[in-house]
Amino acid sequence: SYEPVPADKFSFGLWTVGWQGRDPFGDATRAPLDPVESVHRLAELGAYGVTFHDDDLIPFGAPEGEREGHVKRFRQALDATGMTVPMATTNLFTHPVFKDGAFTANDRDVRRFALRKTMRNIDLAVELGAQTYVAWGGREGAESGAAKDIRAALDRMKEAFDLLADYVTEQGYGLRFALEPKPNEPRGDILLPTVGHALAFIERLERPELFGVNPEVGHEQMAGLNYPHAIAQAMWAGKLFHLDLNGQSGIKYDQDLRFGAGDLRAAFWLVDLLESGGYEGPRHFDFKPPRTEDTAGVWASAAGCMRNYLILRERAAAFRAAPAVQEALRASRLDELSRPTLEAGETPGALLADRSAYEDFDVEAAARRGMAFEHLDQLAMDHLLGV
Ligand code: GLT
Ligand code: MN
Ligand code: MN
Ligand code: MN
Repeated sequence: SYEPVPADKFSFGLWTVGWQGRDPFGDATRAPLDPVESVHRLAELGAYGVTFHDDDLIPFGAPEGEREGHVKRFRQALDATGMTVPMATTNLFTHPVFKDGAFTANDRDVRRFALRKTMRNIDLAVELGAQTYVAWGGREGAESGAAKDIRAALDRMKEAFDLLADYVTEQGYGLRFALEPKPNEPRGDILLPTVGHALAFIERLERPELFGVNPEVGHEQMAGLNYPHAIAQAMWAGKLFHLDLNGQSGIKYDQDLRFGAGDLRAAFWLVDLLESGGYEGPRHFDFKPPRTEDTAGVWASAAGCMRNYLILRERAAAFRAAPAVQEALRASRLDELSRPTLEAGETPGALLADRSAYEDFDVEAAARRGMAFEHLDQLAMDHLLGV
């Protein structure tokens, strides 16, 4: 059976099941959802964690006196259900004050406000036990050329993350940051548009060890990129701190479909990679139950995310374990790819002296070898389809 349990480490953003279905063309189709109810329903469905933006929990601008009440109710729901808060983040995109960005807004006072808003929620995140703090800069970008000096904006972005890293270090918080790339939407072009951009940016920070990435399935796929490859590179760099699972059908607006919808083959290879590659973090869903759905449809959609992950986990394991697949992997020389190209300690001179590498290498014979990838991929297809 595909019944999720807390050990599967499934988590959901409050804003996912709580999405009311407001889009650029239409009003909300669903009533607001109480975070307390979301915690209880998600726990019943088998999730182990919930994540939140500051404003998901405490409405923007709520008076200080009300703040505590919201947190208290939420904490009681966590205690009653055993649910955890593995991650939290800041809403730096909904309020009109952030229309030109937060950490990279042209207006300096807006940037300072964005930093304070973030620091405030970091305190709450740590109080609730979060280990990861996500930063999605959806408003950090531009629609036109002269509107944003991109190099200056990147200076400001670095300044912001360096300050936040100093803050968590000074406070002794064991919190790490995960930057979430997205190519566009809501801005025409967003800074740090892909996982690769984010990884390069992190190396320019003063405390790069505190920063990793939070890649979202649909965000890479909106740019036509291979999500499992992006995840693999993040893992290779030791930077896969968190991830956002959902579904997307090709290069178009951010669909945020339930996990498994959209590009199913990419989802299969992703689960295969996470499960065989030792990823131990949360399996976090950042999806939007379509606005066609009523409340029952919301929970069906959330349950579907987890069910699809568990089905794919089983299919990927069966694929890896099948003797025919292991044979096919050898026939495609995957074992050879794992072998270093050079002998231990081999120098450029030694390579130059190896006649078998060049002078005596039979280029034509090597060119004639088939890679047998089609047979291998058909075995994957059979396993994915449960044949
Ligand atoms: C927002 C965005 C998501 C981010 C969230 C974190 S909120 O809905 O579209 O991709 O992960 O701020
Ligand atoms: Mn996301
Ligand atoms: Mn998205
Ligand atoms: Mn989103």
